[in-house]
Amino acid sequence: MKMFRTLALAAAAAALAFGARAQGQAPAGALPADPAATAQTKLLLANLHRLVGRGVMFGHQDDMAYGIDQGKMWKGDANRSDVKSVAGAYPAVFGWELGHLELDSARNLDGVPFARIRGYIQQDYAQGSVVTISWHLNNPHNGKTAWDTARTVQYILPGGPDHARYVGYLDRVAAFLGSLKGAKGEAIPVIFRPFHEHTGSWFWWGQKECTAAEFKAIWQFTVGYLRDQKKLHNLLIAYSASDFATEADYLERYPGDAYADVLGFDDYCGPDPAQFKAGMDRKLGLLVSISRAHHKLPALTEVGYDGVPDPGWWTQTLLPLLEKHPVSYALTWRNGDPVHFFAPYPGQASAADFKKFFQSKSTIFNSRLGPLHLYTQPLK
Ligand code: BMA
Repeated sequence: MKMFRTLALAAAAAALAFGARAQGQAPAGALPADPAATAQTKLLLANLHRLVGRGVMFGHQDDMAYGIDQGKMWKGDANRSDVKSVAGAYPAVFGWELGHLELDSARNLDGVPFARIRGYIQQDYAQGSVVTISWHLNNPHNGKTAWDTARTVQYILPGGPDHARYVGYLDRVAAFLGSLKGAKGEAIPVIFRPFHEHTGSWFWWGQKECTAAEFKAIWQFTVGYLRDQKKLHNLLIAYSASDFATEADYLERYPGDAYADVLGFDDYCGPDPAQFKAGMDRKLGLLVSISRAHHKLPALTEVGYDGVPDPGWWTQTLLPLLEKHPVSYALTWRNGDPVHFFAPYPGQASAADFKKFFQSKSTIFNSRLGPLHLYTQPLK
């Protein structure tokens, strides 16, 4: 029996080696949607594809900017992170937010100065982490917030009365994205995630606020403008839904393979973890299969449990889902205030369990990611 098992294992290993790609070769479909993407952007995407199945990268929004300290907030401390304080390592993925950049504001809608965000992104890149950027932009039609649901997309499309204002917004975002440079002046690759949660109806770009054709058109215009007019070739584009029932539902507003690199969705746990688990199981299954069919990178673009009141949530709810459906990364939202936070901080109810989540071989934090040198070395 023992001998048989050894032989079977050897045969399986040989089959794997036979089927494996030549070393250093990019996996099928791992080229960015932007044909002119920089060499590092290409390498990053190919490496992220290679990492799928080896562990899910843990991400946290605004991680280095602020956090929670004994019921109060800390802000702007150098090299501080609630995730690092609890787990001993930085996240592998850092999320940053550009809302209010379109207004030429010095700070984003959550009060973080853009100059600091640029510095954090440079630090994330230098330490070999992955950067993803969201944009809760104000409504260009009426000047209200991203959460205003007046019909707008039709007015900002080319030829529309508010198109010029929207282009002005994009120009500011483009200037910022173009200013993200590494130590040698090279463009820092980032995952840009515009118009997120569009299958819901709480933002002006939501499902009930525009037609599928309008949504695709504004997406294609936006990505095309940044890449072709503004010559930004450091962008990987994330298409990120909220709830969806079927594959057709998920793809109803998909702008096409030439306009996305990452396919994801956002989902949050509420007081009924069983319901969350069932929904995630279904949606992650669909996401992984849709991503495979389109040769795109699957990601849980936002996830979490506000206030993490369940002390075992990380290893009992989230981890089994990620182990069953390997995606590239799972990004938890910001530690915004002592009652609106998604990562634990020292003393928080789920801190001990989060440490176990960090120690799992199924998760990747920066302690594991940094040594892989994602931006300069093809992964083996
Ligand atoms: C939301 C909340 C808001 C915040 C916004 C953009 O989900 O965290 O407080 O302003 O994201 O970061």
